[in-house]
Amino acid sequence: MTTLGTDERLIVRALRREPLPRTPVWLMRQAGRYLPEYRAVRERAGGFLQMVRNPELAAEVTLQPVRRFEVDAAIVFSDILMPLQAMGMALVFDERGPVLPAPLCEREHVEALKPLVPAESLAYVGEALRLVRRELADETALIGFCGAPFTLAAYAVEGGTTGSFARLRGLMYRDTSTFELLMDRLADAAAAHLHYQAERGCDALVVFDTWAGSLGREDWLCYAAPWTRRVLAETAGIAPRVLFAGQSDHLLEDMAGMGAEGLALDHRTDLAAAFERTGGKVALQGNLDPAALLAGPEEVARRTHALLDDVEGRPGHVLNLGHGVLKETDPECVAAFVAAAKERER
Ligand code: 1CP
Repeated sequence: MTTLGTDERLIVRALRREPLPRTPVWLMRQAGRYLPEYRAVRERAGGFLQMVRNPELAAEVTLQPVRRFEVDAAIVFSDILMPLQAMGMALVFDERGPVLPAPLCEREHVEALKPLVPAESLAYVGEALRLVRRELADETALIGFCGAPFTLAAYAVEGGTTGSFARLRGLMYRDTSTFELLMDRLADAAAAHLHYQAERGCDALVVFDTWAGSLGREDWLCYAAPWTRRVLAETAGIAPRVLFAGQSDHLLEDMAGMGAEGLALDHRTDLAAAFERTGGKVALQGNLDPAALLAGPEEVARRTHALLDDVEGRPGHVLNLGHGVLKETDPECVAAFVAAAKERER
Protein backbone atom coordinates (compact mmCIF):
# COMPACT_ATOMS: atom_id res chain seq x y z
CA MET A 1 0.00 0.00 0.00
CA THR A 2 1.31 3.44 -0.84
CA THR A 3 0.91 6.15 1.74
CA LEU A 4 -0.68 9.44 0.81
CA GLY A 5 1.44 12.42 1.76
CA THR A 6 -0.08 15.51 3.28
CA ASP A 7 0.22 17.20 -0.11
CA GLU A 8 -2.18 14.81 -1.76
CA ARG A 9 -5.12 15.11 0.64
CA LEU A 10 -8.08 16.69 -1.16
CA ILE A 11 -8.46 19.66 1.16
CA VAL A 12 -4.81 20.60 0.87
CA ARG A 13 -5.05 20.35 -2.91
CA ALA A 14 -8.21 22.47 -2.90
CA LEU A 15 -6.41 25.11 -0.84
CA ARG A 16 -3.74 25.14 -3.56
CA ARG A 17 -6.61 25.64 -6.04
CA GLU A 18 -5.83 22.50 -8.05
CA PRO A 19 -8.59 21.04 -10.25
CA LEU A 20 -10.05 18.03 -8.39
CA PRO A 21 -12.36 15.08 -9.13
CA ARG A 22 -14.81 16.42 -6.54
CA THR A 23 -15.19 19.17 -3.94
CA PRO A 24 -13.85 18.20 -0.50
CA VAL A 25 -16.20 18.67 2.44
CA TRP A 26 -16.11 19.07 6.23
CA LEU A 27 -18.21 21.04 8.72
CA MET A 28 -17.33 23.59 11.37
CA ARG A 29 -18.37 22.17 14.78
CA GLN A 30 -18.81 18.76 13.20
CA ALA A 31 -18.24 17.27 16.67
CA GLY A 32 -20.86 18.48 19.09
CA ARG A 33 -24.11 18.17 20.93
CA TYR A 34 -26.22 17.34 17.84
CA LEU A 35 -24.53 13.88 17.90
CA PRO A 36 -25.87 11.36 20.46
CA GLU A 37 -22.45 9.69 20.68
CA TYR A 38 -20.92 13.10 21.61
CA ARG A 39 -23.54 13.66 24.31
CA ALA A 40 -22.73 10.23 25.73
CA VAL A 41 -19.00 11.00 26.02
CA ARG A 42 -19.72 14.46 27.46
CA GLU A 43 -22.00 12.92 30.07
CA ARG A 44 -19.32 10.40 31.04
CA ALA A 45 -16.57 13.03 31.14
CA GLY A 46 -18.61 15.44 33.26
CA GLY A 47 -18.29 18.47 30.98
CA PHE A 48 -16.73 20.12 27.96
CA LEU A 49 -13.37 21.07 29.52
CA GLN A 50 -12.87 17.56 30.88
CA MET A 51 -13.25 16.24 27.32
CA VAL A 52 -10.88 18.78 25.79
CA ARG A 53 -8.16 18.22 28.37
CA ASN A 54 -8.31 14.41 28.15
CA PRO A 55 -6.53 13.37 24.91
CA GLU A 56 -8.31 9.99 24.61
CA LEU A 57 -11.74 11.59 24.93
CA ALA A 58 -10.81 14.53 22.69
CA ALA A 59 -9.54 12.08 20.05
CA GLU A 60 -12.70 9.99 20.36
CA VAL A 61 -15.09 12.92 19.75
CA THR A 62 -12.84 14.27 16.97
CA LEU A 63 -13.22 10.94 15.17
CA GLN A 64 -16.99 10.53 15.71
CA PRO A 65 -18.15 12.69 12.76
CA VAL A 66 -15.38 11.29 10.56
CA ARG A 67 -16.61 7.74 11.14
CA ARG A 68 -20.28 8.61 10.81
CA PHE A 69 -20.16 10.89 7.75
CA GLU A 70 -16.76 10.20 6.11
CA VAL A 71 -15.98 13.89 5.87
CA ASP A 72 -12.66 14.77 4.25
CA ALA A 73 -11.15 16.25 7.41
CA ALA A 74 -10.99 15.81 11.16
CA ILE A 75 -10.68 19.01 13.22
CA VAL A 76 -9.05 18.52 16.59
CA PHE A 77 -11.54 18.79 19.44
CA SER A 78 -10.53 21.80 21.51
CA ASP A 79 -11.54 25.45 21.74
CA ILE A 80 -10.05 28.76 20.66
CA LEU A 81 -10.10 29.84 24.31
CA MET A 82 -7.79 27.12 25.64
CA PRO A 83 -4.69 29.31 25.09
CA LEU A 84 -6.24 31.99 27.34
CA GLN A 85 -6.51 29.41 30.11
CA ALA A 86 -2.92 28.34 29.44
CA MET A 87 -1.86 32.01 29.74
CA GLY A 88 -3.36 32.15 33.22
CA MET A 89 -6.99 33.22 32.78
CA ALA A 90 -9.80 31.41 34.57
CA LEU A 91 -12.17 29.73 32.10
CA VAL A 92 -15.39 27.76 32.52
CA PHE A 93 -18.03 26.57 30.07
CA ASP A 94 -21.69 26.51 31.05
CA GLU A 95 -24.81 25.73 29.02
CA ARG A 96 -24.59 29.03 27.13
CA GLY A 97 -20.91 28.84 26.29
CA PRO A 98 -17.61 30.18 27.63
CA VAL A 99 -17.33 32.36 30.74
CA LEU A 100 -14.10 34.06 31.90
CA PRO A 101 -14.94 35.13 35.46
CA ALA A 102 -11.93 37.46 35.80
CA PRO A 103 -11.77 39.43 32.54
CA LEU A 104 -8.83 41.72 31.85
CA CYS A 105 -9.41 45.38 32.58
CA GLU A 106 -6.13 46.92 33.78
CA ARG A 107 -2.74 47.07 32.14
CA GLU A 108 -1.28 44.94 34.99
CA HIS A 109 -3.68 42.12 34.06
CA VAL A 110 -2.34 42.11 30.51
CA GLU A 111 1.27 42.29 31.71
CA ALA A 112 0.63 39.31 34.00
CA LEU A 113 -0.42 37.03 31.12
CA LYS A 114 2.07 34.19 30.74
CA PRO A 115 3.67 33.64 27.33
CA LEU A 116 2.19 30.57 25.69
CA VAL A 117 4.45 27.49 25.54
CA PRO A 118 2.15 24.96 23.84
CA ALA A 119 4.39 21.92 24.39
CA GLU A 120 3.95 22.55 28.13
CA SER A 121 0.51 24.00 28.69
CA LEU A 122 -1.31 22.62 25.64
CA ALA A 123 0.39 19.22 25.49
CA TYR A 124 -3.07 17.60 25.64
CA VAL A 125 -3.77 19.06 22.17
CA GLY A 126 -0.55 17.56 20.78
CA GLU A 127 -1.39 14.19 22.27
CA ALA A 128 -4.95 14.27 20.89
CA LEU A 129 -3.53 15.05 17.43
CA ARG A 130 -1.20 12.05 17.66
CA LEU A 131 -4.04 9.72 18.67
CA VAL A 132 -6.34 11.04 15.93
CA ARG A 133 -3.77 10.79 13.14
CA ARG A 134 -3.13 7.16 14.09
CA GLU A 135 -6.80 6.30 13.50
CA LEU A 136 -7.50 8.44 10.43
CA ALA A 137 -7.67 7.02 6.92
CA ASP A 138 -4.76 8.10 4.80
CA GLU A 139 -6.84 10.38 2.60
CA THR A 140 -8.43 12.27 5.51
CA ALA A 141 -6.86 15.59 6.45
CA LEU A 142 -6.24 16.70 10.03
CA ILE A 143 -7.03 20.32 10.81
CA GLY A 144 -5.71 22.45 13.67
CA PHE A 145 -6.85 25.95 14.61
CA CYS A 146 -6.51 29.05 16.73
CA GLY A 147 -8.52 32.19 17.43
CA ALA A 148 -7.37 35.43 15.82
CA PRO A 149 -6.14 38.11 18.23
CA PHE A 150 -9.21 40.38 17.98
CA THR A 151 -11.64 37.51 18.68
CA LEU A 152 -9.52 36.25 21.59
CA ALA A 153 -9.32 39.80 22.96
CA ALA A 154 -13.11 40.04 22.81
CA TYR A 155 -13.46 37.07 25.18
CA ALA A 156 -10.53 38.11 27.40
CA VAL A 157 -11.89 41.63 27.95
CA GLU A 158 -15.65 40.99 27.83
CA GLY A 159 -15.45 37.84 29.95
CA GLY A 160 -17.72 35.88 27.62
CA THR A 161 -20.08 36.41 24.75
CA THR A 162 -21.66 39.86 24.60
CA GLY A 163 -23.35 41.46 21.66
CA SER A 164 -21.93 44.95 21.95
CA PHE A 165 -18.25 44.51 22.87
CA ALA A 166 -18.58 47.74 24.88
CA ARG A 167 -15.70 46.94 27.25
CA LEU A 168 -13.40 45.90 24.43
CA ARG A 169 -14.25 48.92 22.30
CA GLY A 170 -13.78 51.21 25.30
CA LEU A 171 -10.31 49.81 25.96
CA MET A 172 -9.46 49.97 22.27
CA TYR A 173 -10.27 53.68 21.96
CA ARG A 174 -9.40 54.99 25.44
CA ASP A 175 -6.34 52.94 26.38
CA THR A 176 -5.00 52.01 22.98
CA SER A 177 -1.53 51.12 24.22
CA THR A 178 -2.92 48.51 26.66
CA PHE A 179 -5.16 47.17 23.90
CA GLU A 180 -2.13 46.91 21.59
CA LEU A 181 -0.06 45.17 24.25
CA LEU A 182 -2.86 42.63 24.66
CA MET A 183 -3.07 42.13 20.89
CA ASP A 184 0.72 41.62 20.71
CA ARG A 185 0.56 38.94 23.40
CA LEU A 186 -2.38 37.21 21.73
CA ALA A 187 -0.71 37.29 18.30
CA ASP A 188 2.40 35.62 19.79
CA ALA A 189 0.20 32.99 21.44
CA ALA A 190 -1.83 32.31 18.29
CA ALA A 191 1.29 31.90 16.13
CA ALA A 192 2.91 29.59 18.71
CA HIS A 193 -0.25 27.49 18.90
CA LEU A 194 -0.38 27.10 15.11
CA HIS A 195 3.30 26.14 14.90
CA TYR A 196 2.78 23.51 17.58
CA GLN A 197 -0.20 21.97 15.77
CA ALA A 198 1.61 21.93 12.41
CA GLU A 199 4.58 20.21 14.06
CA ARG A 200 2.17 17.64 15.49
CA GLY A 201 0.91 16.67 12.06
CA CYS A 202 -1.88 19.05 11.01
CA ASP A 203 -2.37 19.30 7.24
CA ALA A 204 -4.21 22.63 7.36
CA LEU A 205 -4.90 25.33 9.95
CA VAL A 206 -7.92 27.56 10.51
CA VAL A 207 -7.65 31.02 12.08
CA PHE A 208 -11.06 31.86 13.53
CA ASP A 209 -11.80 35.58 13.61
CA THR A 210 -15.46 35.20 14.51
CA TRP A 211 -15.94 38.78 15.72
CA ALA A 212 -13.79 40.73 13.22
CA GLY A 213 -16.85 41.50 11.11
CA SER A 214 -18.39 43.47 14.00
CA LEU A 215 -15.94 46.26 13.12
CA GLY A 216 -16.39 48.71 10.28
CA ARG A 217 -13.60 48.66 7.73
CA GLU A 218 -11.63 51.63 9.11
CA ASP A 219 -11.54 50.23 12.65
CA TRP A 220 -10.82 46.72 11.38
CA LEU A 221 -7.81 48.01 9.42
CA CYS A 222 -6.53 49.87 12.48
CA TYR A 223 -7.40 47.60 15.43
CA ALA A 224 -7.68 44.03 14.16
CA ALA A 225 -6.12 43.37 10.74
CA PRO A 226 -2.46 44.17 11.63
CA TRP A 227 -2.36 41.40 14.26
CA THR A 228 -4.14 38.82 12.12
CA ARG A 229 -1.70 39.66 9.34
CA ARG A 230 1.16 39.16 11.78
CA VAL A 231 -0.08 35.70 12.83
CA LEU A 232 -0.35 34.73 9.17
CA ALA A 233 3.09 36.12 8.33
CA GLU A 234 4.65 34.21 11.23
CA THR A 235 3.07 30.94 10.10
CA ALA A 236 3.65 31.22 6.34
CA GLY A 237 4.72 27.93 4.78
CA ILE A 238 4.06 25.65 7.78
CA ALA A 239 0.67 24.45 6.41
CA PRO A 240 -2.08 26.06 4.32
CA ARG A 241 -4.14 28.47 6.45
CA VAL A 242 -7.85 29.31 6.18
CA LEU A 243 -9.09 32.58 7.67
CA PHE A 244 -12.65 32.54 8.98
CA ALA A 245 -14.46 35.79 9.72
CA GLY A 246 -18.19 35.87 10.33
CA GLN A 247 -20.39 38.59 8.86
CA SER A 248 -17.51 40.14 7.00
CA ASP A 249 -18.84 40.67 3.48
CA HIS A 250 -17.69 44.30 3.79
CA LEU A 251 -14.10 43.11 4.35
CA LEU A 252 -13.92 40.37 1.71
CA GLU A 253 -11.47 42.01 -0.70
CA ASP A 254 -9.17 43.04 2.17
CA MET A 255 -9.39 39.61 3.79
CA ALA A 256 -8.22 38.02 0.53
CA GLY A 257 -4.97 39.93 0.86
CA MET A 258 -4.16 38.99 4.47
CA GLY A 259 -1.81 36.13 3.60
CA ALA A 260 -4.04 33.09 4.17
CA GLU A 261 -4.35 30.51 1.41
CA GLY A 262 -8.09 30.22 1.98
CA LEU A 263 -11.00 32.31 3.25
CA ALA A 264 -14.03 30.84 4.99
CA LEU A 265 -17.22 32.72 4.17
CA ASP A 266 -20.47 32.81 6.07
CA HIS A 267 -23.79 32.30 4.30
CA ARG A 268 -24.50 36.00 3.84
CA THR A 269 -21.82 36.32 1.15
CA ASP A 270 -22.67 35.15 -2.37
CA LEU A 271 -20.12 32.43 -3.09
CA ALA A 272 -19.95 32.76 -6.90
CA ALA A 273 -19.62 36.54 -6.57
CA ALA A 274 -16.91 36.03 -3.94
CA PHE A 275 -14.86 34.02 -6.44
CA GLU A 276 -15.06 37.05 -8.78
CA ARG A 277 -14.36 39.56 -6.03
CA THR A 278 -11.26 37.75 -4.81
CA GLY A 279 -9.99 37.10 -8.34
CA GLY A 280 -8.33 33.72 -7.74
CA LYS A 281 -6.06 35.06 -4.97
CA VAL A 282 -7.39 32.59 -2.40
CA ALA A 283 -9.37 29.38 -2.12
CA LEU A 284 -12.86 29.78 -0.65
CA GLN A 285 -14.57 27.66 2.00
CA GLY A 286 -18.30 27.60 2.64
CA ASN A 287 -20.98 28.49 2.85
CA LEU A 288 -24.37 26.86 3.32
CA ASP A 289 -26.45 28.48 6.05
CA PRO A 290 -26.19 26.20 9.13
CA ALA A 291 -29.92 26.69 9.63
CA ALA A 292 -30.54 25.08 6.22
CA LEU A 293 -29.62 21.78 7.91
CA LEU A 294 -32.81 22.16 9.95
CA ALA A 295 -34.77 21.36 6.75
CA GLY A 296 -35.22 17.70 5.80
CA PRO A 297 -32.46 15.67 4.09
CA GLU A 298 -34.03 16.17 0.63
CA GLU A 299 -34.09 19.93 0.95
CA VAL A 300 -30.52 19.88 2.30
CA ALA A 301 -29.41 17.87 -0.75
CA ARG A 302 -31.25 20.26 -3.09
CA ARG A 303 -29.64 23.33 -1.55
CA THR A 304 -26.18 21.78 -1.46
CA HIS A 305 -26.37 20.83 -5.14
CA ALA A 306 -27.59 24.35 -5.97
CA LEU A 307 -24.60 25.82 -4.14
CA LEU A 308 -22.18 23.45 -5.90
CA ASP A 309 -23.81 24.16 -9.30
CA ASP A 310 -23.18 27.87 -8.73
CA VAL A 311 -19.42 27.40 -8.47
CA GLU A 312 -19.06 24.33 -10.70
CA GLY A 313 -15.70 24.19 -12.43
CA ARG A 314 -14.00 26.72 -10.19
CA PRO A 315 -10.86 25.35 -8.58
CA GLY A 316 -10.22 26.18 -4.95
CA HIS A 317 -13.52 25.38 -3.25
CA VAL A 318 -13.90 23.53 0.06
CA LEU A 319 -17.53 22.82 0.89
CA ASN A 320 -18.57 23.71 4.45
CA LEU A 321 -21.26 25.60 6.31
CA GLY A 322 -21.13 29.35 6.83
CA HIS A 323 -20.74 28.76 10.60
CA GLY A 324 -20.88 25.87 13.06
CA VAL A 325 -23.45 23.06 13.05
CA LEU A 326 -26.40 23.99 15.29
CA LYS A 327 -27.10 21.66 18.20
CA GLU A 328 -30.71 21.16 17.00
CA THR A 329 -29.46 19.58 13.73
CA ASP A 330 -30.58 16.07 12.74
CA PRO A 331 -27.46 14.01 11.88
CA GLU A 332 -29.37 12.71 8.80
CA CYS A 333 -29.18 16.23 7.39
CA VAL A 334 -25.41 16.37 7.88
CA ALA A 335 -25.21 13.02 6.07
CA ALA A 336 -27.26 14.46 3.18
CA PHE A 337 -24.95 17.49 2.97
CA VAL A 338 -21.81 15.33 2.77
CA ALA A 339 -23.38 12.84 0.34
CA ALA A 340 -24.38 15.63 -2.06
CA ALA A 341 -20.75 16.68 -2.39
CA LYS A 342 -19.44 13.14 -2.72
CA GLU A 343 -21.93 11.92 -5.32
CA ARG A 344 -20.73 14.56 -7.78
CA GLU A 345 -17.38 12.81 -8.24
CA ARG A 346 -16.45 13.05 -11.90
O1 1CP B 1 -20.61 20.49 24.65
C1 1CP B 1 -20.69 21.73 24.69
O2 1CP B 1 -21.59 22.37 25.23
C2 1CP B 1 -19.57 22.52 24.10
C3 1CP B 1 -19.92 23.36 22.92
C4 1CP B 1 -18.59 23.68 22.27
C5 1CP B 1 -17.94 22.89 21.32
C6 1CP B 1 -18.40 21.59 20.72
C7 1CP B 1 -17.74 24.77 22.58
C8 1CP B 1 -17.96 25.83 23.57
N1 1CP B 1 -16.59 24.66 21.83
C9 1CP B 1 -16.67 23.53 21.04
C10 1CP B 1 -15.63 23.00 20.16
C11 1CP B 1 -14.99 23.92 19.23
N2 1CP B 1 -14.95 25.29 19.28
C12 1CP B 1 -14.22 23.50 18.13
C13 1CP B 1 -13.88 22.03 17.91
C14 1CP B 1 -13.82 21.45 16.64
C15 1CP B 1 -15.09 21.36 15.81
O3 1CP B 1 -15.40 22.34 15.12
O4 1CP B 1 -15.70 20.27 15.79
C16 1CP B 1 -13.78 24.65 17.47
C17 1CP B 1 -12.97 24.77 16.20
C18 1CP B 1 -14.26 25.78 18.22
C19 1CP B 1 -13.95 27.18 17.87
C20 1CP B 1 -14.59 28.28 18.60
N3 1CP B 1 -14.93 28.33 19.92
C21 1CP B 1 -14.89 29.55 18.03
C22 1CP B 1 -14.60 29.96 16.61
C23 1CP B 1 -15.58 29.42 15.65
C24 1CP B 1 -16.99 29.97 15.77
O5 1CP B 1 -17.87 29.16 16.09
O6 1CP B 1 -17.19 31.15 15.53
C25 1CP B 1 -15.46 30.33 19.04
C26 1CP B 1 -15.96 31.76 18.90
C27 1CP B 1 -15.48 29.57 20.21
C28 1CP B 1 -15.94 29.99 21.56
C29 1CP B 1 -16.97 29.02 22.07
N4 1CP B 1 -16.69 27.85 22.69
C30 1CP B 1 -17.88 27.17 22.96
C31 1CP B 1 -18.93 27.97 22.48
C32 1CP B 1 -20.39 27.58 22.58
C33 1CP B 1 -18.36 29.10 21.91
C34 1CP B 1 -19.06 30.20 21.16
C35 1CP B 1 -19.81 31.10 22.06
C36 1CP B 1 -20.11 32.41 21.39
O7 1CP B 1 -20.90 32.44 20.44
O8 1CP B 1 -19.54 33.39 21.85
